[in-house]
Amino acid sequence: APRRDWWRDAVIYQVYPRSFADSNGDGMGDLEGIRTRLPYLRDLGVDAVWLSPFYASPQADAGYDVADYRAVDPMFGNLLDADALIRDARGLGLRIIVDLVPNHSSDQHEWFKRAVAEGPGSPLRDRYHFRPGKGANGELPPNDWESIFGGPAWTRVADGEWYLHLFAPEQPDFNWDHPAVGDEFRSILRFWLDMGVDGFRIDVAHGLVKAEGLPDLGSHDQVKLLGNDVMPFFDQDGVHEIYRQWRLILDEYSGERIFVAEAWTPTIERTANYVRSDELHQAFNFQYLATAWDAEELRGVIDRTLEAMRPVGAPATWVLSNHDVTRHATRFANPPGLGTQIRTAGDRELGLRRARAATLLMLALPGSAYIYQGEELGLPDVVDLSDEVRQDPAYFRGAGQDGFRDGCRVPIPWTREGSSYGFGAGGSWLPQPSEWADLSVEAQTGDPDSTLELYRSALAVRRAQPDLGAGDAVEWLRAPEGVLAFRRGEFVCVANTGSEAVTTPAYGRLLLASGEVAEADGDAKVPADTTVWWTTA
Ligand code: TEU
Repeated sequence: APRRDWWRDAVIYQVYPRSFADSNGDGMGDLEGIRTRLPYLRDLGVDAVWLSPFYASPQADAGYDVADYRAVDPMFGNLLDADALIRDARGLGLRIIVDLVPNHSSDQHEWFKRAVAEGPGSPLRDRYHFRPGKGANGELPPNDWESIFGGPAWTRVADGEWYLHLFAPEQPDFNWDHPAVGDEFRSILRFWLDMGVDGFRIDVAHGLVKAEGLPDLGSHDQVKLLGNDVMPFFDQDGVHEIYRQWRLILDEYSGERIFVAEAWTPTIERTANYVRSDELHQAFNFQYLATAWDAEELRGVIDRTLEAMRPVGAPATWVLSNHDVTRHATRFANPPGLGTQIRTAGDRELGLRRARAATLLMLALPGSAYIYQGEELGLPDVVDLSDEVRQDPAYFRGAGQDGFRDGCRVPIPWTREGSSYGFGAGGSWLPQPSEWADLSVEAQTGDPDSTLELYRSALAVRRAQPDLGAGDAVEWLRAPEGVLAFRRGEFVCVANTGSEAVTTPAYGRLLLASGEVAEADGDAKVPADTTVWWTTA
């Protein structure tokens, strides 16, 4: 049989370094902590690990403000630790994908510091977007763009010029029309490729190129991430030329290395533009992430995704959680929406039930799936963090509820007892709720009903049944209202998103279920909010 590209059906696990494992007891996770936990990830059964940024950074946006793209922040370790992590991962058969942040740097990046210090007319200002202000004394921002985190997208420096930042003021946007910017990033790509990484997740991949003249938004609505028209700062045609150049570099290296785009575009069809054979390999499917736990809506987005990806020949991706959104165990406990919060114990149970079912559905779809650290433990968002411990700039700058991101970033509980439940010897930078003792890796390991063992079993089945992730289509089966049923080769998946149990045919040998399934006389009773896997082999 022809060898398949590993990434077409890969399960990729997102590690958020500051919250994964802390080896030196400073309350922050680090690279050495990750390295020592690699066997856990291998045993979980994932193919690759994506690491959120660990580069030198003042941490104004948890590392998405990079001061030096070729250095590890001392908080996370050093380049030798990065090297050891990459090598150990390879030894265990795990690939490593690192985060690349090309839309903006930190305001403490050498270029930006010099640009500010040298004053108006400094050639370094051309590498960012510096402009004089409007109004009689230049006291008004150059245009009406707003930051994703809230407030104007412009900040004024002491000499009176303004600079553009789509995110926090500590994150000035690069000017990608300046050749030095492209040169620098091509060199950064080579630096990490030479270090041995297997790929890059590209932060804000849709944002690098701005419309010429930086035109006012005017009548456009307030900035929204999905479902808007094309904005003058997002999804401009010019970004594709950048990725065609990057692809040439990547393909000089052996070993099937990949790019995955974080591109919030209005439609999945526009996302498909990023994953052509001469550009990027994958793009996160945020339309799927934003879909409610509802059979009809899920089926619609699954069909549209597969249809959009088929002509470009890219694998679909499926994502339920990441470090920017409310975890799905919490999201599904409430009415639809990316950012809804606050709940009761009953809600929490419902959310977890649906999260488990949603995971089995996701892992049965063709393409590549992303798992965010802690979702395999069924972790909910922590909704009662005090302002003193929160660090998310989006929270403090007043982005809507979608911006409340500390709740999904609370450090992982590894053990039932001990300092910060085994996260590290020195507490954790965000407090973990006491209920997390029972959600710890230790508490769940070996318990067949636990969410962790459900993930382990699901990933083991997925490895044993190549049909599961392969191909680019699902064959829908007739199903009662509120139920999704589909066949993929010898494999059948049924997901009941409704609030009542349903009876369906028992399609074969029961492989796995996210809840109790009763089979009798060739039928199966599938409870509410439950997904079942069968094989006909
Ligand atoms: O996120 C880009 C983005 O637009 C959203 O995810 C947004 O940050 C979020 O919904 C806040 O309301 C990427 C990173 O994933 C995010 O952590 C960074 O803050 C952001 O870029 C800036 O680098």
